[in-house]
Amino acid sequence: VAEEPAVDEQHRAVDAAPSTAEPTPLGFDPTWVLVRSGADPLLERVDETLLTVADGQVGTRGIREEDGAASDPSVAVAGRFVDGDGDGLDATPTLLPGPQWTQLLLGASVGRTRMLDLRSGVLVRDSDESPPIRTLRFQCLAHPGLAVLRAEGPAHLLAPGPDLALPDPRRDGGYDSGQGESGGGSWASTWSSRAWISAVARTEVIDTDGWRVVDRRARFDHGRGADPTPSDQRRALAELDRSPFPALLAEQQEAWGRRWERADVVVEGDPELQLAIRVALYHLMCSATDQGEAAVGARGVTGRAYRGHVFWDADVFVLPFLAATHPPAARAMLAYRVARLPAARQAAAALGRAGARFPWESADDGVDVTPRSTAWLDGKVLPILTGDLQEHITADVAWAANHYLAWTGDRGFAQGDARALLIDTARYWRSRVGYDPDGHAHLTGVMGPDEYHAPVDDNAFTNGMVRWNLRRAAELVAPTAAPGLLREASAWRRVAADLVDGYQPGPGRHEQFAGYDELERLHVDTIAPVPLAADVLLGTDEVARTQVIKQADVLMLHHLLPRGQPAGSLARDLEHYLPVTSHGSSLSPGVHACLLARVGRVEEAYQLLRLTARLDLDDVGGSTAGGLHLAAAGTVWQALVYGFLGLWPEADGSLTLDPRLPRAWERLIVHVTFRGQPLEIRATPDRLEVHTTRPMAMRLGHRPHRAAPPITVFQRGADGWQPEGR
Ligand code: IFM
Repeated sequence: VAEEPAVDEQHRAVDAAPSTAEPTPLGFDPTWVLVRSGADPLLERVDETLLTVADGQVGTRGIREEDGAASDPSVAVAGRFVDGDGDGLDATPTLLPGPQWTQLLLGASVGRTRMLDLRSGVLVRDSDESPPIRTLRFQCLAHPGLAVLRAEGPAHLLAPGPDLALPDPRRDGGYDSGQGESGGGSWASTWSSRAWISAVARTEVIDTDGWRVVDRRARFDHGRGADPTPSDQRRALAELDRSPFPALLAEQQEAWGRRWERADVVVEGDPELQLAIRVALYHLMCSATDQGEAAVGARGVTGRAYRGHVFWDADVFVLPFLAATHPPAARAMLAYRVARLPAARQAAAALGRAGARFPWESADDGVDVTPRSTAWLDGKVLPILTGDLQEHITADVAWAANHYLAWTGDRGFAQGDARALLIDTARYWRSRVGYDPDGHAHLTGVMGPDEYHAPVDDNAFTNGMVRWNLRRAAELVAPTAAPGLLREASAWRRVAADLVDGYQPGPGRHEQFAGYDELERLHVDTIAPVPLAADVLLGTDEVARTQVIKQADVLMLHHLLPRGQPAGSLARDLEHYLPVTSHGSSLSPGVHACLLARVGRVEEAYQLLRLTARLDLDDVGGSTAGGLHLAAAGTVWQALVYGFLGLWPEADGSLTLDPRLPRAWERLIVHVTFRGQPLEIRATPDRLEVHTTRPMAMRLGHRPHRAAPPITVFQRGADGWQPEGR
């Protein structure tokens, strides 16, 4: 197997390769176009979330061009914050609102139906009236920061309105703003002590025989230091005129076409699911820049919920998709963590510990910004313990760095920043564990992913991740390292071996935390159909007395570390924990879909995948108005690729495949880039095609195989997968 090129070369080669994607006419294909009719005003904010256009950093919610009464307009930039100016949840930094650029003055005949062409990232609005008004907008993926709006219609029904508008100060506070005219265009800026966002815009109006075309460009700039000067703004304005609209649209189609070529997942035989999958992948691609650092909030830039804060959602749920389809964006997500290592070291030191401790919720400076309290439904103020207790985030960040390496083999990162992330986190864990008199190591007073029970001791997921983190860091220490580091590495190995893991050899499964098995066993289907908020229905104290859990917890261990678990324990942990899991978090059903597929419970997996893929489309939890659940979108991809296709990037540089498809599907087609090699994998229940341009080591099921270019076909027989013709 040829050695893979360095990752920078891989990225250059992938970017330079001519796209085979046809330029897309903005036509209607129900598996590529999300249609929202907007008939229900109560769903206006849900539609705005789903119809967000974004370039990886700047995002504009799908607000109508005219003011909608129920609208929650927002133009946001990932990683740009303003201090919170309220209490409780509102006390922490939130996304700084940027200038609005989509306003038009529209006559009465404008239609409500809007269509988001996922293939090109273009939002189109057509009226059913005659003569029609059509609007079209996009954030340029090819030129991040550039926003384009075009409207056409009868001149008496269409007027441009202001180029830019400042955000409504009644919605957010704590920042300054200004606007004006400059060099034949407009500018508008918002700024806080933390960051600034500045936009310049120009609108051109062309009238021909009563027919009007309105053409607007806006250019967004943002930063954490000094504001742009008037000459920066003039330069930005001059750049607006460079390309005519058709050229920009073609570039947008080309840029998105390239991304889809390397990322699309096709499920033949299930058009409804197909659209939902593409909605999820579209939003994942919208959410992370591939330049500099990517601060991917729990809802990306699609809404205000969680205030743009970065959680483990980014590292564990969003990053794998990007590592497999667009590694520079995954690398930018890791750059965000690497740049906050100094803050993580300070956080560890402030607790009297060594190494680095990453915050549960993080904004721009890497300091923990988890809110301290929230008002519960009965008005009682409850403390929020996640920031103090959900320490697994520190190991999750290390896992993300390692997972990116498994996909890319990025040598520069492996020898530099990844090492620093893994070693500093291992140092933290060594200083965090405590020993009992029998020589067993423990992690007490933590919260696992299941937020219904806390604080707990020896959470199996946290301990499992910590053990992995310690061992992986030790592996990175070369035998020739300085004696001090070698001593540290052997201490990490020792602590990893001593750490209890909750595995019970008798029943062959894990106990979620010390004492969990003594709690009352209550199946969630006796409460209500899933997903349900069991803490709301039963009360927080009552739910804590039962085994009912919020989301995958022990099962997250199988999800993130499938190779390290005792044989047979995945099936037994699924049997034990699925009946008590409420899926009160959107992160949960997709993880279960993935794991159920892996153990062969394929039809149940399919039902949970369908639920996950429609969580936001159907606003299942009633919270989509606040933004798209990006982590859930990530689990859609993981269920398809890691679950149904059984794909896993192995530490030794090979790729495992082990497909299991539900009855409803004719074929599953997945595109990924593994170690610089773009792959297309086509799976039916008993035939597997691997399209590659380089020879590759693979494992099918547990057997080693080779895939040779251009296509290798394998058939499933009684004896497992074999190359065709054998
Ligand atoms: O990170 C999640 C957490 O696991 C469950 N509550 C919501 C958070 C943000 O999505």
